Amino acid sequence: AGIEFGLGAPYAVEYHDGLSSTNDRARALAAEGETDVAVVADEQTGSRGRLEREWVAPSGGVWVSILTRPSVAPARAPLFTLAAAVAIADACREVGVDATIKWPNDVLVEGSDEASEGGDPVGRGGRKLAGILTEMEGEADRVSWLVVGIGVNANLDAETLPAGATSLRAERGGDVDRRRFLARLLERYAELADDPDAILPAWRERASTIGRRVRVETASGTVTGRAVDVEPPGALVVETEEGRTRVHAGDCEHLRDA
Ligand code: BT5
Repeated sequence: AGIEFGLGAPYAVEYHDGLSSTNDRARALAAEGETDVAVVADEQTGSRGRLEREWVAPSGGVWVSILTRPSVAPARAPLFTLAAAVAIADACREVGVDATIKWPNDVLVEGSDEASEGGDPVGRGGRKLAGILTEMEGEADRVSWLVVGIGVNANLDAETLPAGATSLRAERGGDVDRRRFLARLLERYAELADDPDAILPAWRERASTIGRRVRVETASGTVTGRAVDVEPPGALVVETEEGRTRVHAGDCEHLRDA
């Protein structure tokens, strides 16, 4: 592995040609007491999405996991997932791809494939360009380590990705400089992580979920209604027939307006 300082400051960037999962490598570094490291791999063979789902990560993407030890309560950790989504959306916009955020952790290029057309959950409400997997360990009142895993389909053909996914190459018709893209992504993430109060306002501006009809699958059931806001530390506020409810975690689909 190569280590580089300076690129994407304030993190030291550790490069690998191939890894099982950059999140697993970052967690191993956490166990060794490290912090402020971004682990990057050209290719991942065992990368994960949420709920142990598979994440497809061939050579050509931007696969990175950022290990930090922010001095916040564990309950605030979801904010960092939102910060990553903002950083991804901004880095994509800078290379000419109009990315928006679907709560909580998908970065999409909006399309017309809403859930009512059925099919694979990938990309409902748009074509999925990137995903985020946040893992952490906390003590009672403080995060001990936080790993924010970011996968951006950069220089990949859509045919090599799951149905409903897209890539920067497919959207802009050309490759990006992955080194530069990574540097911008890390810088933007660091900026937001440093100023947690700026995260939610920035997230709201880039979100396509707010104002939409949604269906959210949560551990305790399905919530259907209109998404009206996001509240700290990242809960989706949904206006249902029974009134307002806050959803802390789940899979969200955008629905066609009835
Ligand atoms: C996510 O999960 O979207 C989080 C993905 C995080 C991946 C990064 S890469 C660096 C780091 N190291 C890791 O091991 N993981 C992180 P979720 O919301 O559960 O979505 C997963 C679903 O997205 C899968 O079930 C597929 O349907 C779909 N999918 C898989 N690979 C994809 C890809 N490359 N692009 C778009 N969709 C994909």
